[in-house]
This record gives sequence, C-alpha cells and structure tokens, in this order.
Amino acid sequence: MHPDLTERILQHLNVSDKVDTLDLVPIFGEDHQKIIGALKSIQAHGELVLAEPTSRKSLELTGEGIEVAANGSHEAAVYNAVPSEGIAQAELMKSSPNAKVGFSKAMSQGWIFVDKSVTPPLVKKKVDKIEDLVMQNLKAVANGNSDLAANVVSEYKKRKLLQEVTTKSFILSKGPEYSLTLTKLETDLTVEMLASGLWKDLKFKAYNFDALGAPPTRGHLHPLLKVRTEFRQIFLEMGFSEMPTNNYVESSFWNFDALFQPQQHPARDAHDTFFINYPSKSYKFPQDYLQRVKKVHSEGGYGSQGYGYDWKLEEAQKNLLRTHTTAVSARMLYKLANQPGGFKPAKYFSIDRVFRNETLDATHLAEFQQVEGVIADVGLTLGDLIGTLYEFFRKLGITKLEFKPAYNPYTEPSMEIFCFHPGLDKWIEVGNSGIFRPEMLLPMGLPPNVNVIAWGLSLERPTMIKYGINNIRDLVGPKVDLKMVEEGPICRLER
Ligand code: FB9
Repeated sequence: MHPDLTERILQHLNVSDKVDTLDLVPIFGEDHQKIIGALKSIQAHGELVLAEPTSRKSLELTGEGIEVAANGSHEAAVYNAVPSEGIAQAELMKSSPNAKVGFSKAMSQGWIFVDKSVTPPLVKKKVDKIEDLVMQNLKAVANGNSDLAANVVSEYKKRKLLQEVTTKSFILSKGPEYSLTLTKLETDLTVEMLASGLWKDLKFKAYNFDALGAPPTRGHLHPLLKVRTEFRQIFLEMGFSEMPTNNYVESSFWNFDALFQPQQHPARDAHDTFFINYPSKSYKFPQDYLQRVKKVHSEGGYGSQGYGYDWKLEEAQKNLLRTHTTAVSARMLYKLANQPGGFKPAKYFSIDRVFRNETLDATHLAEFQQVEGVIADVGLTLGDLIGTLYEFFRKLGITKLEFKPAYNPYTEPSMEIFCFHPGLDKWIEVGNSGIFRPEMLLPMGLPPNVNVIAWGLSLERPTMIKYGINNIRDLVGPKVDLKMVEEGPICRLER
C-alpha cells in the first residue's frame, strides 16, 4: 500500500462528502484492493471514516471476449478466410479455432453464402467489406465506456464473450473522529505513560486476538518413540505389564543358557554377539537354578534328552549386549516361579534396544528395538497364541495373518507371522512367536501345567512403514534429518 494513500483518502473526504472506493481507482490511479487496504489501516486508528458496504454490477470481457476484442470476431475471421474464388466448407472449417461459430454468424449476417451451382459447392463472399461490430463493441466495454443495448449484451453473454461481475466496495464519508492525518497508534502501554498520565492523550492499536502467536521452540518426539507409545498403549489395553528392561548388558546365562540355547549355538559366536570386555563376567546367579540349567543342557531332564555336551560356567558368565529382550522375559519368568505365594498367571511386555553383530544394510543396523509379549498361564495352547496375535495385530489395523512353522532354540512350536499389509498391498513378515520349551520353564521352577506363549517383532519396521522411510539411517543415527522428527505427524497405527 502506498504510504500516503491513507492521507489521500482523508484529504479527498475533506472536499467531497461521500465517495465510492471504486470511484477512487481512476482518481488515485491505484488498484481497488490497495485502496481497501488503506481504508482498513484508517479504521484501525478509530472512527475517522464511515464505510458503508455497497456493490455494483458491471460488464467484463471473458477470456474469449478479450481475444475477440484484440483479433476480431469469429465471423470476421471466417469472412476473411474466404478467397475470391470461394472455398469448400470443410476447408473453411479448418481456417480458425472457432470457424463453426464464425461460419453460422457470417451466414446470418449475410457476409457469405454457399454457391451450390458448382460442384463441389463453394462458400463465397456476398459483400465486398464488413464492419466487425462485435470487436468494436467489446473494445468499448474493455475501455469502460459502453452503453450496449440489452439484447446485444444478452447475445454476447450467451456467446460467453461478456460476463456480468459484482464488485463490492464502500461508500466513504467523514466519521465522528475524522481528521486530515492519522495519529500514530501506540503498540505498548508503558509504565511512563501510566505514571505521567500521557496514556490519556494517546491512541492504541487494537489488540488482534486472532493473531497467531510465534510457535514456541520446543522438543519433538522421534517417530520411534511415537510408535513405541502406541505399542505400549496396545499392550496396556490388553492387560500386559511392562518388564524392567533397563540393562543393556546381560550375562550369557540369562541371554542364552536360561533359554535352553546351547553354548555352541552359532548365535553365541562373536560374529553375532557383542561380548563385553569389562566387566567381562557375571558371578551372581541363583545357584540352585544354575545347576538345574547346567543339568538340562548337559544331561537332559523333564522328559528331554538335553544336548549332551559339557556345559561350562565360564561360558555362561560371559557378559554381552543382550541380543533379545527375551533375556528379560527369562528373568521375569524365573521371578514369577519363585515369588512368595508361588506362581500366578501373568502377562508381560517389553519394548527396548537389543544388539546384534549383524551385517549392516538399508534396513538393518547392529541394534534394533524389540517388541515382545509374554503370557504365562495354566494350560495355554498354540490356539491361545494365535488368538492373542490376531487381537494384537488387529489393534495395529492388520486383520489378515498367516503363520509359517519356524525354529527358535527356546520355543517349540515356533511360528513366523505374516500379514497382508493393506498400505503396501502385499504380504510381509511381521514377527516371530512360539511356546517356550519345558527345558526352559521347568528348571525355573514353574509348575508343569503352566505354559508360556510369546511373540516378538521390531519397532523400526512398523515405524519405517508408517512414516514412509526406506533407509534405516534416515530413521536413526547421525544422518537423521531433524526436520523429519520435527514435522513427523502423530502416530495412529490402526489407520
Ligand atoms: O518386526 C518385524 N516386521 C514387521 C513388524 C511390524 C510391521 O508393521 C506392523 C503391521 C503394522 C511390519 C514389519 N519383523 C521382525 C520381521 C522382519 O522385519 C525381519 O526382517 C526383522 N526382524 C527382526 C530380527 O531380525 C534379526 C523383526 C525383528 C524381530 C524378529 C523376531 C523377534 C523379534 C524381533 C522375536 C521373537 C520371539 C519369538 C518367540 C518368543 C519370544 C520372542
């Protein structure tokens, strides 16, 4: 807005009682929107001006009308395309984009005719020259001075050369606080103004309650944490309690031996597991339980033949970064079996980091967050596990599941879980599951009629799918774009 436009409006009202803002356009040589902006600025200073809304209808050229005003009517174009010797109608139709309309108008004007005395019939000129009134009339309208007859306006509107527009404007007149100049509006009420009483003579800018505040700088939750919250909510809704997973360092005993995973199993090799140099060993184990674990590995028991190898304490003492949260599940189940008052059914879950010395690729790092659910109760069956999985994944918006037999050292039977993901429109692996083996549960002291069903999945895979991230390094690690964290939408897993 031109800075003195407000004063020009005030000065204009000093010499004329009323004026329509639209009539100021040619006077000020300014766009109507700029004049309205200046009016709003004046109104913010008080009732200097009264502005009564009004509107007026006016004619305006359409896009096609502007084209005709510049280049002539369609009928004139067709007339000018007819050579002195005449032209076949089909040829004439190709002469201009609107030749069809132009031909019928030129015929009705008597500018051209079809000579059927020759073969083929030819379109010929009927008059030597024409006056293109349509072009002249539209030019007049474009210049703002037209008093076209009503029937002409109606015809041009029908031909979509003219359109009627309603323009809103304001009739301005002096307000009760009229003045030739604008007094500066104060934006801050200061202590000095109050103390001196100066505030009484000042004008203050109206407070804009609709103004948006500056977005406060604040923290943003990482997508993994948003998805973790959703998973946690699902488990809590299903009556599960969260396990204490605040120990990344674990002994081989709890991570492997307690799960009946033999000491020579390849997963226990340094190629797959991160062993800790310091402190390299754990020494505190429940001795009676440890002896039962040693026995079931080396000699068998509880109906199992065991693995028949020389189980070594030193191997079990080795400290490592836990390779799965099932190590925590083992600790919790041992506790459940030996709590005061004896075993009671329980449902546990965990969501936390696990570490594997794996080959890194676009979707795998040396660590991931494992999600695990565990249910311990009398007489649980594979059907209970399958039913629980259907309910768990239903809460993730997944209803089509398939199960594939699999192998885990600590569960039998075991199943890989697949789902048809509607968003990806394909079957994908979504986890692993099984029933913990008796060789794991009975040495803990759990009653023989108690079964424990469990399943696991990762947090990264659903997060990457949910947030459309293809490379794990765009989700976690030093190369993550913090804008992704800041702008990531809230997480609704079921949608
Ligand atoms: O998370 C996995 N896939 C997945 C999960 C959810 C999802 O989106 C939800 C539908 C909305 C999409 C995909 N997987 C398990 C399958 C694969 O991604 C797999 O390639 C990677 N697996 C990890 C381990 O790989 C070394 C995912 C991780 C995994 C695998 C098994 C368990 C836990 C995590 C387990 C277990 C278990 C079994 C029995 C008893 C107790 C625990």
